[in-house]
Amino acid sequence: MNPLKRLGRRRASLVSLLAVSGLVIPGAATAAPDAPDAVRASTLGAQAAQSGRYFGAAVAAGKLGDGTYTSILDREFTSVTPENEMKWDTTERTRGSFTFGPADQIVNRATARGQRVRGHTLVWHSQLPTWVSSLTDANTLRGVMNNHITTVANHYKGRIHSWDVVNEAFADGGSGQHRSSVFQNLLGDGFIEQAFRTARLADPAAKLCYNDYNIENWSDAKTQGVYRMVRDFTSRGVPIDCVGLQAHFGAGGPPSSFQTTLANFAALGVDVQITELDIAQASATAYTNTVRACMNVARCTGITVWGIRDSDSWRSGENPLLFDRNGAKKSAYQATLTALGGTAAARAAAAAAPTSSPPSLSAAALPTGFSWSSSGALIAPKPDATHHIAGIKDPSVVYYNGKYHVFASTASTAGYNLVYLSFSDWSQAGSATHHYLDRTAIGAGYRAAPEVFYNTSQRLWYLVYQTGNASYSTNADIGNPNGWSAPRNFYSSMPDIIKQNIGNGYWVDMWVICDSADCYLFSSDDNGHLYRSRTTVGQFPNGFTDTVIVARDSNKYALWEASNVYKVQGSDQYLLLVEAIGSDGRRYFRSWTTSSLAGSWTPLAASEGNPFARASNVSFPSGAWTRDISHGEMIRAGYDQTLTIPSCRLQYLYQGMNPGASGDYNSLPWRLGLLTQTNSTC
Ligand code: 9MR
Repeated sequence: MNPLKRLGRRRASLVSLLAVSGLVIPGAATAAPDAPDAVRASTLGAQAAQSGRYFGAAVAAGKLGDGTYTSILDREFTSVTPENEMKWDTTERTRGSFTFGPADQIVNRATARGQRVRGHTLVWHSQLPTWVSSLTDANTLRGVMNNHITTVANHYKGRIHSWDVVNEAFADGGSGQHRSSVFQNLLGDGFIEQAFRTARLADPAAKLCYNDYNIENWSDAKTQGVYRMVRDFTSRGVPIDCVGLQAHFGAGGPPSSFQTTLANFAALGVDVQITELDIAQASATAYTNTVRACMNVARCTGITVWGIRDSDSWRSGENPLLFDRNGAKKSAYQATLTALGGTAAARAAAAAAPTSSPPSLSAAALPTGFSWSSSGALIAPKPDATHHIAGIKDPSVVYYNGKYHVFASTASTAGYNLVYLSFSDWSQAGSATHHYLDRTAIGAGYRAAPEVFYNTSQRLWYLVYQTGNASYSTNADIGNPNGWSAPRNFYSSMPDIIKQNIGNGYWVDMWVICDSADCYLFSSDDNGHLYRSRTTVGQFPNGFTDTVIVARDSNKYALWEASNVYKVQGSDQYLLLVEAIGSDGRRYFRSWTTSSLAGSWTPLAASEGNPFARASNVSFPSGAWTRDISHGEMIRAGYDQTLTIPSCRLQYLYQGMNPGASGDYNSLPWRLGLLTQTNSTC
């Protein structure tokens, strides 16, 4: 966000901008594409992400205090499944009384780290409290089952990528029929369909899976029974999206027909997932065969191992996992990592791909072009007796504890300050109360362009904003607007390199993002430079030094301000967005990627013709209320200092305004709207 009184100069400069024939790509952003070999990843999650898959583990809440366990979990896995914490005997031990503490612990921790979550499981005959299994009235049980599904799925709504809606409903042996259970016995065959329909209503965004064991061998009666059910569901439009094959294997590993089974289910139009993988004695070959089968089936979207170390396994006597009791990698680990790289044929195809394809295989998670659909204006200023606000701008947003928390700049002839609002869904955004932060310790005066995140090691929320310096406040409770501390500065004064390059620009739009070792502070100068300083995670918020120019453009309007940097979930990629002023005078965003925050950036969708987000690639089903797609922020997958965003179905909260508006820059009628990506392939 650029500060005061710039309009006159900006308008004048646009005349010369129109004469610029093409935008210059910053020198720092023209690195040669990596060789395909260079992108072989060193962790399971990163390697799986290169083909768009997740690699997960079952996690036990009781082990989250074990440092060896959590360091492997956070290093290797991009998805987690609560091993027992979402089961009925934990979540509704007594009728109508729900307990989410242990599962919340896992989900909140994962979400904060950008890991995705599988939900396991809503309806299962086992680990079922006796108050359910002893019911004798069908109507009562139906109500109880629907209420359980609705309450649990609703609690985690939006945070679960796939739900095991029904687990293990088929009988072992040669019948191919449902097993006996209270659900089957009182409600009949239709209970599974009923459960899926109820789950869809409760969390429409989650993929809904049927999950079972001993359905890996294609010719087995149990496999055939499940196959018939899925075929029936898809043919009748019963909502089912995936089949989970547990894959608890003996020492020989998967049956030779395993890939055929995966492919046959996928051919019904559902995803398949390996959901609980473990193999007696964990031979490298058995793991290789399992992973290869998944890699060879496009709709096999992810693999979850049922525990981390052998000692964590439900069958620990058989040492079935990828890490030994000490947390060391076993040979099966290496085999799995290699197999996740795909087949030699797939690697050769990648190597032969034209150089115009994405430079890194792991960037494949993001497309090279984007299209969006925009909401109308969702959030408008709410002036009060002492706040004569003209525009609401520069939003920062996290989804935390069931609510969106939005921080934004307020613009008025009196200058800039900050506002906070929260709401549970976007339909409520317009009616949320605006809390003006000049009434808090943040204080009056020039404060603008906030960025909010949670610092997990310090257990504190940070609000980063500009005051002329780069400033921050902290708060233990994001929901308490009065909890913010008075501003402190990251720098004692403007770094020399900025002084030397800022020209007639302004120092704006400070942005903090951390990886596991370091935190980086990016900023812009409205003069064609993007700057970056670095400190360690341990020293943060102090110690920002080594300020460098990360990107520059001789056309300052092409690299203007509002830079955002994010980690792309499930990949080793970071995404940079920078706001530019187009040849039509309207704001839009360009994008770059990198695999290291300390590295240089490679263009992704970085031109006016192929923008990240510009009026030209946005549709406005409810009316084209803006031609500017200006300063905003991505809806994140988590809320911590890693600034992790999903790789699919991106959403961007931005500022736009009535295209006919003109006048004093600080009085322009900026409003906030939401873009949703429409060309996501996953
Ligand atoms: O790993 C789970 C173990 O800790 C529990 O004691 C057990 C109780 O039945 O459930 C285990 O997980 C099971 C999963 O929920 C469903 N498929 C079979 C898994 C191994 O038994």
